[in-house]
Amino acid sequence: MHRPLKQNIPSRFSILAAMIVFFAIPAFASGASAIVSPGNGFGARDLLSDEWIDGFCLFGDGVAVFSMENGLEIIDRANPASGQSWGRPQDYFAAHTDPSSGYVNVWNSFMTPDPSGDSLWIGFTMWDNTDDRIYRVDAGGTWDAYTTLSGNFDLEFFGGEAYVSANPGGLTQAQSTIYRLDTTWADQHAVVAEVGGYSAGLGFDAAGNLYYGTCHLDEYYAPIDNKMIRYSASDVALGDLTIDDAEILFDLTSGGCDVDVDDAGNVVFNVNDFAGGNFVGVWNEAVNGGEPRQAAVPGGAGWPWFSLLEVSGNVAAGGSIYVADSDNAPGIAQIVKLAPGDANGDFCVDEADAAILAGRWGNSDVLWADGDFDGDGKVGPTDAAILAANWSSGPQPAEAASAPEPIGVVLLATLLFALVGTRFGKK
Ligand SMILES: [Ca+2]
Ligand SMILES: [Ca+2]
Ligand SMILES: [Ca+2]
Repeated sequence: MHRPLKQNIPSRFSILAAMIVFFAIPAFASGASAIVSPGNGFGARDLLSDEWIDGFCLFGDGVAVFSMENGLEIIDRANPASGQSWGRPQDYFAAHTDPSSGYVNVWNSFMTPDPSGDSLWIGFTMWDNTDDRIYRVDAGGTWDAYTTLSGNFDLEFFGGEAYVSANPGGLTQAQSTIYRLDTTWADQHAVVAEVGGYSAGLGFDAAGNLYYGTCHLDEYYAPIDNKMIRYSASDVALGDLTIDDAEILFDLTSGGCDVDVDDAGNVVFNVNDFAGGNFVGVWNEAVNGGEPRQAAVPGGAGWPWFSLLEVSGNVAAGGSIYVADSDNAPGIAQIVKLAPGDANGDFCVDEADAAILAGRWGNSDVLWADGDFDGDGKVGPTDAAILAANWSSGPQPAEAASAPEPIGVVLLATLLFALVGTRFGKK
């Protein structure tokens, strides 16, 4: 993904950092995510973990991924080996290839499915923003250079119109703006809102309200005074908005990266920060006192920088958040709210979770991973009842192993009693 602020980091340092990260990867246990470390009550796994990608989006039942190495591939998540190649913009890349190093001086910014479902929109930017393009690619692998938009960063559709966030000022000027894309090939994009700051992604809810997390940085690139904001659908239709027209939803502790709103109205967002404040969060006005919850922080030991994110379903109940961090680990992380009772985050509620709960029985200052599923800070009978009620229930993402057989509450009670009894019997 495009990281305008990191482009002024010397390439030699980047290569060194990449080497350190590369050698660190084999240390990760299989099954867990190398990309993220899930927050309290969330679990994560990595998809396509053998592929380094520059961008991705959900596309029909599958996922579309782009890498400079392999171009655009459409992958069936259940059968990754059957992927189709949709190529790459050869002329564009050839025009911006360094003849001595062979390096292509172009980055993928966003990937977004067309509402028709038969084609994809994909953006690219350059170091100096002199030839930033938006392509539309169809299933025949035809790359149509649809329009130019300097500093393009994210594209989302609402009501048949394409909206793009872009920072046309590049590194020198933080002047991010949201445009309604001109679909007549004339490049006369209408200004929807001048949001200011460096590049960040946008999102829409089902009613057409527009969300954006600002990315303001001080002279040392430290985040300052960032907010998650919302423009009403009626204001978006009017256009020519400023930051003063926005409703402020909550403070962001780091720079906004992307935002999406799920089927149930949860606002899912991520932030990036050179000082390590990166996280993936979920905000719902009605939950948790209106405070954002952390769904995941970066995994691994490298220098984290999250990609744009994708959301499917209701992230509070079986839906998923997808995010990549191509500086640190290959693939795409799938983050899900764990089923109540799934203490160890393996997407099953079974004996292993019962054993964890039994092992922490009566403890306080505990978290989800200890068996505190009701969040009261203790492990007790209420948590055991929650575990019993959700025995072997979801969420079961498509890639999960098959679920165990259901267990009767009486059998569970016997199991818990035995485990707790064993523990206290040893004292
Ligand atoms: Ca977005
Ligand atoms: Ca489990
Ligand atoms: Ca509890």
